[in-house]
Amino acid sequence: VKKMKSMIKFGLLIALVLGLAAPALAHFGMVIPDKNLMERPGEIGLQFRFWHPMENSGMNLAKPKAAGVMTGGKKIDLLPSLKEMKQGKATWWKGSYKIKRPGDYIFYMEPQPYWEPAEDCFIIHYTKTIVDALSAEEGWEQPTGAKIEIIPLTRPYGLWAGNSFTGQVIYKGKPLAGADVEVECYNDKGDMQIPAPAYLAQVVRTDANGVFNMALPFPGWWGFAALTTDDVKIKKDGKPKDVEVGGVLWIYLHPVK
Ligand SMILES: [Cu+2]
Repeated sequence: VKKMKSMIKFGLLIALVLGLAAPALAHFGMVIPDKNLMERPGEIGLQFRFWHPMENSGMNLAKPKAAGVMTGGKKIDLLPSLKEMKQGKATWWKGSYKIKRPGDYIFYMEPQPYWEPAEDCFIIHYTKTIVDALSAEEGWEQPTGAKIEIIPLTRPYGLWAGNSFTGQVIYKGKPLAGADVEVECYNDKGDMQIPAPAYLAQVVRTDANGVFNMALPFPGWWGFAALTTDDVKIKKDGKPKDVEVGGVLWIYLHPVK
């Protein structure tokens, strides 16, 4: 299996050298907490990234426009807690929050628009993850109010590897039909193997009600990025450019042993 991965890497290299169409790496906004179940009060660490999760490499994430936590219907600003970090050449942000009482905590980020020359568009991934504290198990379905967002229909924690996950994509307050949702595992230890580039990100499309379902075979952090072209453009050098908006959700699947 190791050999297969090096063959893929070799294949990508050849494609780059020969100028062949290399598969587009999927971009994902990321909000990854230390864990998504807090059994007692305490501090939780957070990572904010704009990344290629399976490749475990990424882009520079400028200081987000917004980063915070929503709990009990209230939002708390976490921007002041963010510290700039580097992995390779890419900038990411480290944050933390002290959880004091039971509840579900939705950690979210709104990044600044990212200019992607390869796609001739801006990218904005509204990203979130949900942490349950002290078994409250309440509030995980609450929308944060992002322009595009995945509302979990499956409770987004306490999941095993192999579970399936169902969510509904909401854009401007309405279900988004026919949208592509990219699904990718965070290969943070670099030990996951892919037999072909199509395995980098999987894709599922939303139905007429904006609903999608996906089974997830491995333990670890899995991201869903529901994508659409926004109804507003952003100017780049005086020219209006498309904006890809993504509603991104991260969930954790525990290994089955
Ligand atoms: Cu990229």
